[in-house]
Amino acid sequence: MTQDELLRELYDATLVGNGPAVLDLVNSGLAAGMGPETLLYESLIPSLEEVGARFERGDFFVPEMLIAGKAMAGALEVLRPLLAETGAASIGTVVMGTVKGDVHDIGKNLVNIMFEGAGFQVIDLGVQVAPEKFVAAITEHQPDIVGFSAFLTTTMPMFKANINALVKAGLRDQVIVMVGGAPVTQEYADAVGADGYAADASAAVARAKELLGRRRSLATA
Ligand code: B1M
Repeated sequence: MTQDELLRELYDATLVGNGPAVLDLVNSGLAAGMGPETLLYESLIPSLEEVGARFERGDFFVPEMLIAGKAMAGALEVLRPLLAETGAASIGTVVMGTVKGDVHDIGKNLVNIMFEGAGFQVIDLGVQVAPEKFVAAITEHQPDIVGFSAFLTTTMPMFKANINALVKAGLRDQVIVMVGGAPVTQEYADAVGADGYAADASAAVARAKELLGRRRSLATA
């Protein structure tokens, strides 16, 4: 099988949520010398985008979306150590979570993996994280950055609720707030008062480093 054929088969297997085939193909791709990023960005993610498009058109329903998501999550477990390979000492701490009312976690987990790969320590609070849980985690871990993920238009307003909770707890100025997720835009991030937004996991790491660098240079100025 050529690499293009493997990517196509992986795309198709993810689309129909064939978890065992997805794992086999990911492992075969890696054994053939393909990079984890190639498998992720040229097959797995585009396939999930197609799942979403089919769901929107009414061709797929929640069960199909669920099994495709599970197949992708299985692949991410194999890719995680390869994407997160780093010998670097921690360059900062990030508390991450998907906001209250939202169970999507594949995108958040990918952001976590990329953060870990860049040398950040990540404290993952999981999904459906209530504002008070973010407040408690920030108080306990004193992170440099807190990241909120939202994947539904109906849960995006939780960004503002979370930021309000940080203000109320007197923590807002201690931590950089980053937001992201499929429906989120820079304009929305600005409107809720977040410090940073990124459209994908790689951009999230770049933005985090930039924001952290700026804050540290201000602190030492
Ligand atoms: Co749902 N779902 N889902 N879903 N789901 C979407 C998000 C949707 C866009 C599908 C569609 O209609 N096209 C749609 C939302 C529409 C909207 O609000 N505008 C939708 C819907 C409607 C729903 C339900 C309401 C369906 C229902 O029950 N009727 C329901 C909601 C449940 C809930 O949360 N309360 C639901 C449920 C589910 C499943 C459980 C079945 C499953 C989730 C499995 C899981 O995550 N464990 C699921 C899935 C799989 C999807 C799609 C198909 C795929 C999501 C995904 O993993 N994408 C999705 C369609 C789509 O996104 N195209 C869809 C791949 C992932 C790598 O990308 O998530 O964008 P993404 O993450 C990116 C960026 O967003 C960014 O980096 C990530 C990596 O590059 N990013 C950040 C993320 N967080 C960041 C944080 C940052 C910075 C960047 O800083 C802190």
